[in-house]
Amino acid sequence: MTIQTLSLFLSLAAVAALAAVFLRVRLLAPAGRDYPVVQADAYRLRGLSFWVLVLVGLPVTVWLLRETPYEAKATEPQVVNVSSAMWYWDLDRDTVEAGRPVEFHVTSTDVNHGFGLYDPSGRLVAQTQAMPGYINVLTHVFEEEGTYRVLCLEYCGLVHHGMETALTVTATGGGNG
Ligand SMILES: [Cu+2]
Repeated sequence: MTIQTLSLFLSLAAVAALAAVFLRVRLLAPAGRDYPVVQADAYRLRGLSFWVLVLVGLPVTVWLLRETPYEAKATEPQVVNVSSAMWYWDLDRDTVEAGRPVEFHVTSTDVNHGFGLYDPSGRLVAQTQAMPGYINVLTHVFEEEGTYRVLCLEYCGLVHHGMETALTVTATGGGNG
């Protein structure tokens, strides 16, 4: 399950819980119960909420903090200088490590090309323009190891379709830079 799917289900659960509280308030409203009884109930609920917050909320918060991007940002990015020309890619390194940010510095020596990065299943995961006279910086964190393909996304002439190279993504901790 991806973090997005998990977030969706957690949000739906929270919405359902909130709806249940509103429904309960609405159902109890006409009963006209005595104040002290309601007050005792509310205080019991308040005590329970406090301990749920301490025993569940605190560990969940600590657990989620591990997922913050601060740590990733603090890590030195792995820089890959990408130069392109009709009709090839020139990468100054062909291996990067998964789980750490990779910074592609992309340029072209002749015409515009499209730097397209495809995962092992053939899905486009990141892309930027390769332009003469400019260095476009594309940051990407590879989640999975494997052989990624680099293809040209912008028609650049006769052998545009043959403009291809590979980038190997190794497991976290497996690379050397
Ligand atoms: Cu092309």
